[in-house]
Amino acid sequence: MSLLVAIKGWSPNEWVARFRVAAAPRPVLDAREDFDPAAIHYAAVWKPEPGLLARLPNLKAIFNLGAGVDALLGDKTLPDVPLCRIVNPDLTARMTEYVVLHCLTHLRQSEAYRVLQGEARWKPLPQPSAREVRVGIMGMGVLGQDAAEVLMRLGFRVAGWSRKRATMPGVEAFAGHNELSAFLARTDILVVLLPLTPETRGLLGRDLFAKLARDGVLGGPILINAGRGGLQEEADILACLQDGTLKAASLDVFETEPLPASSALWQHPGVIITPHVAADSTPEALVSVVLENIALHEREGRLMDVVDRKAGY
Ligand code: NDP
Ligand code: OXD
Repeated sequence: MSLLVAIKGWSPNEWVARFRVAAAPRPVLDAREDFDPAAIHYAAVWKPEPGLLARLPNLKAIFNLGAGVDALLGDKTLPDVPLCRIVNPDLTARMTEYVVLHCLTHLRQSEAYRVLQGEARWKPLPQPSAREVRVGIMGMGVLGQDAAEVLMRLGFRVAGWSRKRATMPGVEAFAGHNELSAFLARTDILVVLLPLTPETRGLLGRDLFAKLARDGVLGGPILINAGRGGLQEEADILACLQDGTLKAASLDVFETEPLPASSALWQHPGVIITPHVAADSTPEALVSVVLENIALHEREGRLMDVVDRKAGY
């Protein structure tokens, strides 16, 4: 086999170096250098140049180095070979850290205490327990289910919403558009771990926020989005924060990334922003995952974690 590594936005040098060490003596080519397109059998990619993969006549499979494949599927020239995504405990654990951190930040009012500290004010605020708070997770896949498990362990009342009903002990399961309103009506903290597909694009707007529970102990609904920025209408988020439809938001992903300095989200006191780092892909954890998948393909002709291109995730 020979493997092409094409990475934009992350640190390509680190990935290429680690692939080269781990795959030796097999050749690993760097898409930034000259290479023979006909020599490439596999490609490990993150947001490669559109059209690049179409130029590889002997390509057998593509390995997306993240969990979400929306950027790749946006390339209309993407060749019709199996496309695999990352499913890995390291990435999953990172996302669960992010989700739990932000659920607890809102539950324990860390931001409000930070402000009080700045004013040297000793002011205990009302403190509900996790058992009084209903978390609703949109997207009960690999990441959603892991986060649900840990949130339940902390005492939160957890429900999940997905296309097919996800049956998990202790989690109230909702499925499909018919059950979306009921799911939202029982949700105080909305955690979004959906993929970006034609069906989910723009879902997180005023209509949806207005259906969230208004009788919760946190004083208003909270949005946590670590799925994709294309899921959300940022103008609606700002307007809903302004009129109280939303109380606060933690956002890791944005319609445009990097989030432009002109975005009012940066300045809003109810918004916590992170720069798409909820669950980083790292070469330390993931190079071996790709190489094991290639070995499986060469040995048995099958692959793990193949994306359903029709569904878009
Ligand atoms: P999975 O494919 O395992 O899970 C996706 C979930 O979303 C499934 O439960 C699926 O339903 C559900 N879903 C998809 N479409 C719909 C729909 N139209 N209506 C209702 N539910 C839907 O993905 P992962 O859990 O591994 O990852 C989720 C997303 O997280 C990624 O696609 C990516 O966008 C994002 N991500 C963000 C990162 C970050 O750093 N911010 C890092 C990693 C991932 P069903 O179970 O019925 O198929
Ligand atoms: C991913 C991501 O999809 O980093 O893995 O966003």
